Amino acid sequence: MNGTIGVIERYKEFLPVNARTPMISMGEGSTPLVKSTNIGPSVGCDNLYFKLEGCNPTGSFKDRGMVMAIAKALEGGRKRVICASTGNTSASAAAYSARYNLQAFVVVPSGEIALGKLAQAMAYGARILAVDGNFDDALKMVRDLSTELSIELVNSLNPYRLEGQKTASFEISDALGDAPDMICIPVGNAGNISAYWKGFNEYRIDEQISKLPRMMGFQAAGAAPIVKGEPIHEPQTIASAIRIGNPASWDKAVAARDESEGDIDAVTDAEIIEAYIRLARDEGIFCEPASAASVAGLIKLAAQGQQFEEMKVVCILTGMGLKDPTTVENHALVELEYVEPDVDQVAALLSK
Ligand code: AN7
Repeated sequence: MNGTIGVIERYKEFLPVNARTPMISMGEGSTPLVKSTNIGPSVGCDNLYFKLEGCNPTGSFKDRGMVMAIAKALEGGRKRVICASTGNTSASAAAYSARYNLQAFVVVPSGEIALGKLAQAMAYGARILAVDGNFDDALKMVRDLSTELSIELVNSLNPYRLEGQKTASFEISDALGDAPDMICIPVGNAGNISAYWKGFNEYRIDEQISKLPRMMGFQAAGAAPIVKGEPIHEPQTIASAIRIGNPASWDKAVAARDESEGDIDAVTDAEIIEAYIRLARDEGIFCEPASAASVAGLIKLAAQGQQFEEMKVVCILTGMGLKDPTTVENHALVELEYVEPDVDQVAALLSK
């Protein structure tokens, strides 16, 4: 595995690359696939892996798709890009735009995105529009704005985004020597589950893998339009990344679910937080709350009686924990112990 080349170079034969496409990269992809030490065995799944997408350059899986979308924008001579975002897409769009001299406009639901993600968009120098509305309102607005002002839209409605994101399914297959039996993945705007399914299918057709995984998607209970079968007008969840009520890739996600004989289910905020803390405490993996929905889903499946013997299961941990310091502060329930710089006193305290 070569961590120094990006996903476009690594998987160019599977991507919409031509002689004019710039082979840009910020070192995205080639993220670790780490075997579970504790959570897997505790639910009877001895071959559970975590795909650490938080190890991408801006700390989320969005970089895989963004690098492809930005490459195509550059190929087309575009100068400006725009996206709506619950935070990670905006961080990624801002970073790649900074690097490749594009102007980025990011539209975020005011007061609803995690602190670290906002910090990223600020640092990378995007123009940040905080809209009085939710993500779905923001997405609707950028669709119109991109046409009106002729700015490249880099949300996952842009097909190049999903093309780039599908490379994660290639990496998992390459690492395991075949496709896993099951993928557990958070679902928000529903682009990523659709991209994975596309990737596995293309790898299967190319005979790189011999089977296809079941796609198990998990939405947050207060933002579960696909589970409910109708848009949610005021989606609510602690997992701000997936606080989305009307996913753009709804139909593609339903196709992935049905064609793979998988499921899309909901997990509660309490289940998400429990999985989030367990990942940190039992696996040493600090992901963001939305990412933990995949593991909350796996735990829920186990509780419902799903057997995992002989199965290889991969939970996609889509983003890294530092992006959302507020949630860990509110839920880790750790008190700092204030001490004087006195060895005897501290030794006495630690010996109690
Ligand atoms: C950490 O950044 O929609 O189902 O605007 O940031 O492909 O939307 C983020 C989504 C999962 C859901 N995990 O993926 C955005 C945005 C994390 C995320 C999802 C998101 P999709």
